[in-house]
Amino acid sequence: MRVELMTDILGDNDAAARENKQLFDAHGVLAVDFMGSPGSGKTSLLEQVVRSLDDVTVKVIEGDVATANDARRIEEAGAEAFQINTGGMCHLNAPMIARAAGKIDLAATDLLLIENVGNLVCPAAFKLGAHFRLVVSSIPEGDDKPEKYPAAFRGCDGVILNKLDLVPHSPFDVKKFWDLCRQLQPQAVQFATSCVAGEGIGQLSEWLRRQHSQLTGG
Ligand SMILES: Nc1nc2c(ncn2[C@@H]2O[C@H](COP(=O)(O)OP(=O)(O)OP(=O)(O)O)[C@@H](O)[C@H]2O)c(=O)[nH]1
Ligand SMILES: [Mg+2]
Repeated sequence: MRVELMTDILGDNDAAARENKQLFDAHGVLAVDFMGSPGSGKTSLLEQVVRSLDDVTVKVIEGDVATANDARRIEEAGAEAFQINTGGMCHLNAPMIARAAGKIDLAATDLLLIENVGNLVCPAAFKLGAHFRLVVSSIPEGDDKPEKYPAAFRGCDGVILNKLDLVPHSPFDVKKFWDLCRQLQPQAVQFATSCVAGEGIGQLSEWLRRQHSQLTGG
């Protein structure tokens, strides 16, 4: 019985995710879901991307268990932000995104960046209707995260390794990390970033801009 219930929940979510994707496609909005552990640097990356992309309109959906802290940070960086508080749930789901999207002027949006609730487990099971899912991992978390949380890394389209500035202070084996990522998802695009040093932000922003151009035939 429990298995059937979970199947129903995921089936309903997948249907809502397909509708979200159709809505985003119809408006030429590229939606990207950022998933990663608490503190991996998701909001910091989004703040930097918002600051570096000044010729496309970026909007952000922030998912957190509580507070509007991250939405405030994004607005200070210069983009409109919509905060979802899940009230305890460890992931966003497609109906939550549909409700938030209903409040966003999609005709005046190029990129819709979604910060999922900080977690490497639950969000992996719930599609949101985004075109891409990027997993954010960071040096202090350790180089073994891909093998310990394989669903997150197997189901993603790209991996961002953040906090590169901390490599000299850590036993983190960067080659081992990327080898594990490649074993789980050989097609995933790779970004290496430091929000402190500003490293890799240009590549990430350019990649987002290019995906939007391809979506809209530009
Ligand atoms: N050294 C270093 N610190 C960073 C970097 N990126 C982010 N941080 C710091 O890491 C901490 C967490 O960053 P956030 O951007 O809030 O992380 P998050 O993933 O959004 O966290 P949640 O929303 O709680 O899941 C903050 O103190 C940031 O200043 C980085 O590249 N290098
Ligand atoms: Mg955050």
